[in-house]
Amino acid sequence: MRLSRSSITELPTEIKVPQFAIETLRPGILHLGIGAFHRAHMAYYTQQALHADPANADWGIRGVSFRSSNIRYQLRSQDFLYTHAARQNDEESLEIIGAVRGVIFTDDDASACPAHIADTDTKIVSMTITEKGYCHDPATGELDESHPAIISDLETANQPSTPIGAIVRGLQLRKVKGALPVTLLSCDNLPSNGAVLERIVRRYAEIYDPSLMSWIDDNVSFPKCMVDRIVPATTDQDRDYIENRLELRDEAPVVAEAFSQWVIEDKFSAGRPSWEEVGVEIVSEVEGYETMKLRLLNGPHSASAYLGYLAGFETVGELVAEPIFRTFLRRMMDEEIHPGLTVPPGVDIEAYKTSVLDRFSNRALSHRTWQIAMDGSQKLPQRLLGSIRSALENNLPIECLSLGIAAWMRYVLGIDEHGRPIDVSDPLAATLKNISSMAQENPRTTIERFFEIEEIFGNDLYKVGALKASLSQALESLYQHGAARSVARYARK
Ligand code: CS2
Repeated sequence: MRLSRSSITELPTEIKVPQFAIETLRPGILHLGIGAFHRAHMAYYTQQALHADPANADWGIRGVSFRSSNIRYQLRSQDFLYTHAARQNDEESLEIIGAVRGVIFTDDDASACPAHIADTDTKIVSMTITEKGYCHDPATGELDESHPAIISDLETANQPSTPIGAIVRGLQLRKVKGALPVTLLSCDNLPSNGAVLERIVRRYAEIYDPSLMSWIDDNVSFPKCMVDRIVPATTDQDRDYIENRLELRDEAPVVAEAFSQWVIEDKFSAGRPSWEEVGVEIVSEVEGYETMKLRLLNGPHSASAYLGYLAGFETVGELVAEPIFRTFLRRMMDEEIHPGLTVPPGVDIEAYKTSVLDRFSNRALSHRTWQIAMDGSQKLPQRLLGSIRSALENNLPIECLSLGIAAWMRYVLGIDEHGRPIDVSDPLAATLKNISSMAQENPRTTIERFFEIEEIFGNDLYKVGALKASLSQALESLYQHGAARSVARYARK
């Protein structure tokens, strides 16, 4: 039997179910990108807020899927309910989430998303569209005006295919309608995510309809936030496991770690759920948390993904179970990243670093190195290159960071340590492919070619001799000794 509103009444009591009148929820939130991360993070917090206070019933979520119609079919055929499994090693808790009240798929009707943005019920337009969804230049955070999808959206303005095109068209309709102010909330792992979103929305609007600019000034806010929860992609094995536990079939469960954090800048133009009642930190200054998390968690995560994949590890958990990998990551954090960071007040940074590694080693999650390795061109600047810049400014060592970046290069060159092809998934895949596999012969030349990709490396790093030298050594080591032995050498240096 399928998960549904009527079937959940029979579930064993240890499985939590929504304790609010689902049918009375109003969709105050329109969320773009309804993937596993959103369902385990913002939607989860919103359900807890609905439990804490019935006044939050104006904050149901309507989801928008840009990439595939699957999630809409899956959720629609189970009354938009899904299972949330939170796991830490041997402990697990299950909860059915009912905060999502509908999903639209943009390919069916490209005007639906803008129309919902203009809906008077919509007060927050939030998003988890991943780094590449912003169609921006990752090194500068500016709109990529040469992006084919942006060019095409500007030409066919009323049928946008990108989230940015849909947002600006939605704001235009909202203005015409005289609807109330709205908050645009980016929940992606970008540095100053709200500021990046604001910059690209304004730039797009400036080209598309300059008369929107002053309306945006008066009516739209762009809070920044730091989101944190490890949520591996759902597998068929997860679906089967949940079916066994529930005795109901759920096609869209999410399996996440138990840990979760959300720190949001308090800058909402049209209200928000009382998330602060359920553990969300609402603060006036969020940037320190974002940078700390991007550099100390996501940086080592990406380095683990490339080094781990090359060393033959399927998951991050397997890799951190190896003491030498853990030592290597800790060294990277202690000596190269942390001393270049401004730690937010009140944070116990030693405990934070330890908790990151403990979270990576959660036995109950199977987080594939390949999954984290995806879209590296969009992730590298904020995860590893920012730390490199701070380390260079502060005369800190950069060896371990260099090994992580060299592993990305080695990975995107597309051939693994056994000569097998790597399935590199990245929006810059074509550019990366063009960089020939000269590395084995001459790492220095290969690095020069990578440095030419300005949207990743900016226009400063290619001038730094010390960085080139350290990257060349790292790349050479990867080719000569392989990833596992290189990690061991660097961990002990
Ligand atoms: C991961 C993140 O896939 C990735 O790139 O590094 O999704 C990571 O799990 C989250 O940011 C943790 O909050």
